[in-house]
Amino acid sequence: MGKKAHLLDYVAGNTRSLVNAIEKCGYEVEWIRGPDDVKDAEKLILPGVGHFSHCLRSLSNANYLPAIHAHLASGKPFFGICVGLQALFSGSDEAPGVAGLGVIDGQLRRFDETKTSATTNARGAVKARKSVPCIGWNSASLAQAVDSASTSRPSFYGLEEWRKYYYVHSYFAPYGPGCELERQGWTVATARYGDETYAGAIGKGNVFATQFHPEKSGEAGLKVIKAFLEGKTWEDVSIPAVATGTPASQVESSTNGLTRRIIACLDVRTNDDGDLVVTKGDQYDVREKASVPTSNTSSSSSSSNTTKHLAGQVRNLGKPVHLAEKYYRQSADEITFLNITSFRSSPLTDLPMLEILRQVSRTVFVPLTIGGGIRDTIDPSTGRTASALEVAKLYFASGADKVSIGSEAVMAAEEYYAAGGQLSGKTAIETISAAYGCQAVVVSVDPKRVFVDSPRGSTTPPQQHHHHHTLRTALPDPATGREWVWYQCTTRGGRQSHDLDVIQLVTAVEKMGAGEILLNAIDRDGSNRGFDLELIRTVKDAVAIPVVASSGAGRPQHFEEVFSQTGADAALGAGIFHRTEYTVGEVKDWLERRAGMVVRRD
Ligand code: 1PR
Repeated sequence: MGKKAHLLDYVAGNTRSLVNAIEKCGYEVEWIRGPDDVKDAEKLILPGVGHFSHCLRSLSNANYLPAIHAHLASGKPFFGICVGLQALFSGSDEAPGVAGLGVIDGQLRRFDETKTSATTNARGAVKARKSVPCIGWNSASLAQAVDSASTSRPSFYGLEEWRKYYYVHSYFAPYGPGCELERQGWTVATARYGDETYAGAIGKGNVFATQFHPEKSGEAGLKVIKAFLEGKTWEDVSIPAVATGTPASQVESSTNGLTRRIIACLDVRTNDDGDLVVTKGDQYDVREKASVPTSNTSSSSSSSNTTKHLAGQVRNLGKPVHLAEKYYRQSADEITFLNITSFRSSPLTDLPMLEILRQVSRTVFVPLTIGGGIRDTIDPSTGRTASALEVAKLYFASGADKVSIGSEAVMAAEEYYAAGGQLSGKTAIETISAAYGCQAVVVSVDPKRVFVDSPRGSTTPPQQHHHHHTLRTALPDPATGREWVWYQCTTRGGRQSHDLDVIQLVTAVEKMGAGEILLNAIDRDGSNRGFDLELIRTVKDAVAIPVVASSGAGRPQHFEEVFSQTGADAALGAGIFHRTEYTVGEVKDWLERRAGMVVRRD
């Protein structure tokens, strides 16, 4: 019989990555199907995403609480992840009146999004709103003092102070020297977000818990899972030279605690031969303009090294699974897949895309986002309407951590304004966010610039009734010299324009419960001219949720620019990586060595 870990999945089945990570560590997963199974569990893992009350109520309704208490008291190993850590506390400000397990006498607090956080690096300072939820890579450093002269450090459950781990949460367990946790005998590894320091991992006796997601934290996270499974509570590890070698003067003197997050994006679609390929367009046009050599492409359909007459065909930049693994090895902090033909077909029948997710999640241990076609849809095989939530569930079950919603978000925002700013509770964003937590819902925005004569001017037809948020641009329209611009939302891959501006969209979807904005820019897409900094700044000022800057990256300097001149929480590149102009690692090298920014290395 193989080595086993017992997993208690009370959520709606989005634990595939955790299962994959456990299996990668050489253990088999056995599911806890009911409270009676808990007593047979040796190593019990309680994962968690979403709302504190959803977690505790689900456990309570299914009568798990006495069984979990019995396991904790038995001395057998227990590992709580994310909300699984939070559940150990007596309560959370997220759900006043809902009792936690009460193993720790303490209350979780919400990050204060009214604070700005300043980041200072070699090239100056940028102030930005502190985004909530907090999404990104952060430390988990032992709070206890260690001998700084030593070349080795005690490692608690495989944690290393020079490593970074993937966190996504809005509530946290506050930490200060001599705090309640330490008084109650817990070992604490901490992280800091702005001026708030909190528990990133805690342990006492047989109980271990992490606020971060080890299954999404690359090799560093796998090491933590392995240490738990193998019962290695404490170990001495030597400090690698690279961890101590960066002079403090070259590092950002003040950051919000998170590393600069770099996302590799794969636009995926079926090509004319019926293969799913990674493609990339210029301003969303993904068809070849001229004949090109095929020697660099890795599609199954392209086997010759000669020049092919591909004009008009879908540009083929490689296979999705192969590229995702490549970018993971280059230390991409996240991978995003956009299924860009899904607005035409039903994702329910898109089995190859689901299979790609399943395969990628077996080898790629960083967050995976999938977008395209997340909306109520008719299942062609049965004629039944499947809700957006069901579609999302399919993606989560296949290994996605977040879903990205594009066209449907624009429709939902239009309905929201038509209803006088009333939430319906029925949109894809609201239903998925309620079931899986806001961190699982990204809204992908496809805006394009519209030049107008004045701040209140408009070039849209007379029936246009919204006043659009305009800004004075440093890059006026070359044809007319107009200096005012608004950003118009589009759907169906940029083909359909709406009478809705980007600020109206992002503020509406934030109210609906979106957890992050993926901010594309059609004018910049594939241009290599750098990100649209004006667009990013204006969106960042309008919302408190994290904003991922996308479209236009052509050089590592563009990533530096977007981080140092806007408050972008992450930056995404596509063509720059697919065309092998730069690797993700080279972009990070630039950020670290030339711009003095903090990045994650695995
Ligand atoms: O509307 O919910 O079905 O989602 C469809 C999704 O597919 C949306 O997120 C939309 O942005 C995307 N999409 C649709 N058509 C295209 C297209 O290119 N024809 N791609 C498309 C959007 C934009 C970025 C791109 C960046 C970075 N691609 O993802 O990767 O612009 O590119 P760069 O670094 O090379 O400049 P729904």
